[in-house]
Amino acid sequence: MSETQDVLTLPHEQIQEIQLEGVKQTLIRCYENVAFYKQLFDEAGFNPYELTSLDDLAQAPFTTKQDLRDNYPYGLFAVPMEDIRELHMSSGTTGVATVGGYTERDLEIWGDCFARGIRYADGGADDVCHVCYGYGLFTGGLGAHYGGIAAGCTTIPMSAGNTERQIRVLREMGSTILCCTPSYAMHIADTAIAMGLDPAKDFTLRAGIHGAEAFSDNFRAELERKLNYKVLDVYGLTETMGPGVAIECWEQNGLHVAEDHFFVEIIDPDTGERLPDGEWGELVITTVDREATPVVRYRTRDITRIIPGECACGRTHKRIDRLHGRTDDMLIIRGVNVFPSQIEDVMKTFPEVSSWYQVELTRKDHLDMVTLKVEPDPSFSFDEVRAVEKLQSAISGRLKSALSVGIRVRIVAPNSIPRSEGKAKRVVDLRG
Ligand code: DLL
Repeated sequence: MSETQDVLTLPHEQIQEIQLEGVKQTLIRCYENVAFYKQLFDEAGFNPYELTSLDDLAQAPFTTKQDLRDNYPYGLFAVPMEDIRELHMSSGTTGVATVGGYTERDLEIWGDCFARGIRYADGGADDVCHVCYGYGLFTGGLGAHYGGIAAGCTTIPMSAGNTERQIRVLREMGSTILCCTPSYAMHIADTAIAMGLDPAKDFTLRAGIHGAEAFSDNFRAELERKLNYKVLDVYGLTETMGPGVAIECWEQNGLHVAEDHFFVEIIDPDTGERLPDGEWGELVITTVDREATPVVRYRTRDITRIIPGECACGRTHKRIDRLHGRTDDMLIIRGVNVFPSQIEDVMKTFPEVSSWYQVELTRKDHLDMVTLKVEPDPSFSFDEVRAVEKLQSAISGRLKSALSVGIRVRIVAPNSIPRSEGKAKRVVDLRG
């Protein structure tokens, strides 16, 4: 058994000991090396030297994306630049948002974290790992790449785009593990089908490690059917490392957090109070051993819960539930909170529609209007006006009873919703 596998099955009390020791060191290093944290802790009256339990961490102040932006580019680095080997950035909608630095050890841990997902899929030296997350500043490509190498796979650095070429390589190289966003996996599958292939038979995929955006259970089922493989959900964010913070195992029942590297809490996003396991709220992350850019109680804005109890796989690291969405992409439609993924879940109960949709927000007479635009399944006769109208009102009716809000539904022409090679744009806000 490798060192990693041992860590994954440690009794949870021992994992907490690792976390407590690591978090303590993180707080002290942040306090002593990063002016921002010194000021933050002092202003909050928080003494990092006095932390004696993980519960005490609830007294520490939060950090936010804005704090990271305010200290761009190097303000939050906790080691000298000579120790930095790599940089990644997340591009916000308003230009460069945040930057993460990695020491050699940080890169090693990153590779190991992503490799866990490959091992959960029983992957290793016999596998060809096809990486078509985008390479570059986005953490998806290189994170999966380091994971493929660390797991011993033959790793193909495809990056995103040129879908026909992806398909050729998938077939010719006999790729067995596919790493990309779920929406790009669907686009690859649909493109292969349009080329007259049957990816379920013509590809040799066993597993997909898909993340970077939310996707519903129904979307996953459709992917698994089209590509004849098993999909594992991977979560991560630039601010704490990139993909691999948490990954689903073969049980597909929640994502195991890499708890030896990340301490997670769920809080009530309104009050900031820590919530017990099982309750939904905002995920907050403290890095346990990140050297270059550690974060303390980072508010991710992602909504999930810690799944109580142990996983059937026998690994002891806590699981977070699949993400519903972010506090900031939650739609508030006449007072009702709705996540795009909930709309998708309802929509996908209709076999007449495909997985390509967009939720459009407009404003009329000071009232917010929500329109779901969705492309039909190829088997549906889009030209029959009556059938289209009937389908639209059936979906709208089901949305109304499931979510208690009125959403207009429009079946739109096949291929009219823009395809993305990275994260799909599911919500378009035209309210101005
Ligand atoms: O998306 C890192 C990543 C790359 C994760 C590849 C998984 C695979 P950012 O661009 O910084 O980093 O975006 C982070 O994406 O806060 C979530 O809102 C969202 N996100 C990431 N993974 C998932 C997932 C990468 N599995 C933001 N399900 C996060 C839902 C996800 N949302």
